Amino acid sequence: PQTIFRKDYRAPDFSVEQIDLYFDIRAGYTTVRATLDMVRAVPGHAPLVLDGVELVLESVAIDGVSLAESDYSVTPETLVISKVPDRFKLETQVRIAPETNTSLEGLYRSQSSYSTQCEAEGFRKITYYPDRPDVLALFNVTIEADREACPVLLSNGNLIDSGVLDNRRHRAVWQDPWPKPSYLFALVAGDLACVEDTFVTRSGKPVALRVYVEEKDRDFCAHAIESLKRSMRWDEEVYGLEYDLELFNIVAVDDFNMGAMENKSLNIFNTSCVLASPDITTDAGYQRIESIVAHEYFHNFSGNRVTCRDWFQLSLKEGFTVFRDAEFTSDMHSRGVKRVEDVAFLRAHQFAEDAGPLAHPVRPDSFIEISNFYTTTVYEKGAEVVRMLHTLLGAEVFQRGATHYFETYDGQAVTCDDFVDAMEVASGRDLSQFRRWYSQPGTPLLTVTGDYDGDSSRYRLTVEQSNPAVGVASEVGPLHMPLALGLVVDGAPMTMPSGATTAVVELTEPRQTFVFDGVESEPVPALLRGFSAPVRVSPEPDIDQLRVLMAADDDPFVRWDAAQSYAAQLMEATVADDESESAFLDAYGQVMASDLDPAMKAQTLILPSEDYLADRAAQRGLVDVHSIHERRERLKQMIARSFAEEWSEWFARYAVTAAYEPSAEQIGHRALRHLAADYLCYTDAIDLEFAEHLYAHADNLTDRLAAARCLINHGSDLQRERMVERFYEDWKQQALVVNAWLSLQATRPHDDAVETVAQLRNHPAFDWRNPNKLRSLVGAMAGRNAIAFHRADGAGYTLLTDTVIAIQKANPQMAAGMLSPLTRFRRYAHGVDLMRGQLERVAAIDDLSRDVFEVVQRTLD
Ligand code: B3K
Ligand code: ZN
Repeated sequence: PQTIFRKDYRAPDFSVEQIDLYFDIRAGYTTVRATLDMVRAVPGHAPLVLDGVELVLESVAIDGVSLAESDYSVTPETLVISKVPDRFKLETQVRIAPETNTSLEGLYRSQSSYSTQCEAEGFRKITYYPDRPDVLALFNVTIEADREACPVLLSNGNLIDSGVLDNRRHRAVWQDPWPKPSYLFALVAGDLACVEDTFVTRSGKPVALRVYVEEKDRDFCAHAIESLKRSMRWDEEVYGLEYDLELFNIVAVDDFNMGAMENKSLNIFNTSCVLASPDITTDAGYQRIESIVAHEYFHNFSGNRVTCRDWFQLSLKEGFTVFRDAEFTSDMHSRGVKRVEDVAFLRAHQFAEDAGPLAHPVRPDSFIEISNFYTTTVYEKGAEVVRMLHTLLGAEVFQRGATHYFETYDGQAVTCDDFVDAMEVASGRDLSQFRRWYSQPGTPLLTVTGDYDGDSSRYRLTVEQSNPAVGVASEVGPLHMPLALGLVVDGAPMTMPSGATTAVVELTEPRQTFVFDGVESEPVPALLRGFSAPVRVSPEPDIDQLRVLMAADDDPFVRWDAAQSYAAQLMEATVADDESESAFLDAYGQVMASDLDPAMKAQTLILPSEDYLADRAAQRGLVDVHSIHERRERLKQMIARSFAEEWSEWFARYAVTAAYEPSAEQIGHRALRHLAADYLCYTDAIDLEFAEHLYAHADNLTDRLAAARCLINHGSDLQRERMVERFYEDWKQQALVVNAWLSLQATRPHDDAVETVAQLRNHPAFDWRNPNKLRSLVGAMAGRNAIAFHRADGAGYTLLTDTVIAIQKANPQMAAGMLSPLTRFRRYAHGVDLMRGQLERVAAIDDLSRDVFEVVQRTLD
């Protein structure tokens, strides 16, 4: 396979002014006729090269004249016509087979409907086309299909015609007034129910909102619709962006490689990211649906109206849109809780990626398969980069920059540099050094020293920055980043000269000293309020400082982070000493008794995740996941015993008596109750009776899963088996709940989970072709069950590898994605060789898909 480089970008030789697409959908095959109005864009005689994969070409004509076979050539991935005029109409007819398309890219069948996924390069599986994001065209789409099998026929834009045809067939004609790249094309044909609502834009234009689902799921659409309306309003209020069509469709499909897709006015969603009801959706699920609906909606501007020049610029739309959806969630709910969740995710996943063999800049320089670059670096680190601009420039200037960006580049395909340019224009600042964030991989490390002089009441803070991952290569220089810092003095945040307690200082040099005067006694610095830059800090504050920050800082992230760090340091201590343990328990008890709001309290009381602990361990040497698990379990036991009475009391106190709703208050109470339930499992006071009771009386999935987790992870064999069986019997009709049931078993922290997962692959509820099932079962074991996955005999590695090998031809994207836990193999004390061996087994396969090839090659390199 060929590597594609960012530096080789060339503007397209031809542009497409308009494309007329005609789909004739029949059982077993679909015929696609395309008419392209093409214009030579770069003077010369370049041949016309169109992308096309797995297409059966039936005819090709230019300006109405059929071409002879000698006039063109077809390769597995292109159609080349050597001589074409400067302006012409190209007509092609191809045949495709959606029924046998298992890659879930292009046009494919899922359950009873046909749908598409074109980003990044799926359109070439539909027709011959310059399938690149910088070719923007007007799309007219005609769909014909059987009236009964496919009563619903959808594409982008407006329905401009429809009618009944002979032979029980019918037709719909869609026209999208906005020029778009091919990756935003979508088509849906099937037998779907429609739930409809209306949104009136701020200038008074009504927009029809329609959600299409299987008939059985009709009652599960309300939450997505409400989320959509809130997103539409928010984008008007915060960015001044008003929806630009009269119709907005969301379609739910069961077989989908990722969460959702922002096709122009026809978003296609994984059912797991749109359907909601108390019985099938957890509290976290409700929040996830809201944020994904918002994310896809926000793409209508950041992505669709202003799109990417090439796929190296993916973060232009993804980083910005993740930032936008995070701000939306913060405005709708708790800003502190959202920030804490996002930072925990970034540290557990993106930091690991950035420290491993697949590390890449936010704007990658090369790839073999672009599908492999929908990563936490492009998305989440990309969003952090945008957040830093927001912090550096301030909300108001940033907002002006965003407006300038949307106005200047409307209807264009642009670059990350263009985005920063817009921020420069709005702010009048030079952001050239800041741009390094787009080209430098690796997590920067800040080394800090504080120096307090009581006589002069002066505090000097020296910060050195380095980037261990990139070393000292000559083109690598220091990064420009904001440090939002505060000083806690005598138990309270000090007021800075600005009048606020936070000072935003800018780091630009390898080493800088910041001086603070009027500091009455030795301060404890709070360095990264709101996690103002995606970095690691060394040394960590010591325990005494952490206690001060936990108790007295006014930033929710800093308080949470101090608690995480405190627990982590205790678990990492080489010798357990009673004194520091009781000091920790004392601090833990203070948080329990504090007046933090319930959701934040739960976040603060949940011990750092094993992934985060692993990332910390990797900074010091090899990671021993088994020892991390044991240490964490030991601390949980200690906490459980010390507060045994409180946990029982909390379990009763935080019972929600009102009917289920995913409100902040109820979610917070359930989180505290389930935390109590978890700790109760570590006391020998009761025989998990509380969990049986919780399951039996639950009116929602969140409670049921918490109860089931207690019984499955901590119960006797009999209790576990009974719970597993009962849960399935109760919920086997609901595919999404069955997925949660698979995950419950796959994440049981026990060696046996490997055998359980292996067996469940033969369960009628499992389906190899369905990505949600693969992720819920095998993906959950590999990604969320370190004990099983890193089992000493390597059975976890083998199981994952067998799965990847089994699906890699059918669904290359899923297969490559699932490999990710193995790609971190160099980090682990256990199993380095076993993991490498499995990767080599994959590498040795003939006929490896491009996606999997790239991951394995870069990992083993
Ligand atoms: N843009 C899509 C992701 C497409 C992934 C293609 N392999 C969803 C999103 O980020 O909104
Ligand atoms: Zn996105």
